[in-house]
Amino acid sequence: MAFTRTAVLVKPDGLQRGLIGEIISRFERKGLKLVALKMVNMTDEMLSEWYAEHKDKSFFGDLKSFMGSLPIVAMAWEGIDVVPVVRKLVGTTLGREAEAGSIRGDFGMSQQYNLIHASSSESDAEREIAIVFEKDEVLGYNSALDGVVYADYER
Ligand code: 3AN
Repeated sequence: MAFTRTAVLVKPDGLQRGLIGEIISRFERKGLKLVALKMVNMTDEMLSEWYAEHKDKSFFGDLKSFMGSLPIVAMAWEGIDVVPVVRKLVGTTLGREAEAGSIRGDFGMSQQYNLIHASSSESDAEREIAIVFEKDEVLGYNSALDGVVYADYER
C-alpha cells in the first residue's frame, strides 16, 4: 500500500485558541508521521493560489483576510490513505455540526473559524505542500513506530 502525504494548516483561530499542541497530538496518537512543520504568514498571493477553487465565492475575500491576519502553522503528515484519515479526524466544515470526537466537533462552533485546514485530495495535497514548503523542508525518514502502527503486509 502506498504512503501518501497531506497538508494541514492550523488557522489563526487555532493559534489564538492555543490548540496547536492538541491538534499535533491527535495526529501523532493516530499513528501518522510528521514530515514538515513551520509557522507562516500567508500572503495574499499564497492564499489566492491555496483557495483557487473558492475564488468566485462570496466569502473569498473574508476568508483570505482572516487567513492572512495572523501566522498559521503549516504541516505535512504521511501515512496510508492519509488524506481521508485526516479529513475524518478534522470533521466537517461547520463546527456546530461536526461529529463529536473530531477536532472541529470537539473545539469549534463556526464555519469560517473552523480551526484547521486539511487537503481534500492527493493532488490538492501535493499542490498545497508546494505552496508553503520548499522541497528540502519536507523530510522523509524511517519512523520507529512504522513497525507497530502497520502490519508488515500493509507497508
Ligand atoms: P473544508 O475546509 O472543510 O475543506 P471548504 O474547502 O469548503 O471546507 O472551505 C474552505 C474554507 O472556507 C473553510 N475551511 C472555511 O474556513 C471557509 N468557508 C467555507 N464555506 C464558508 C462560508 N459559507 N462562509 C464563510 N467561510 C466559509
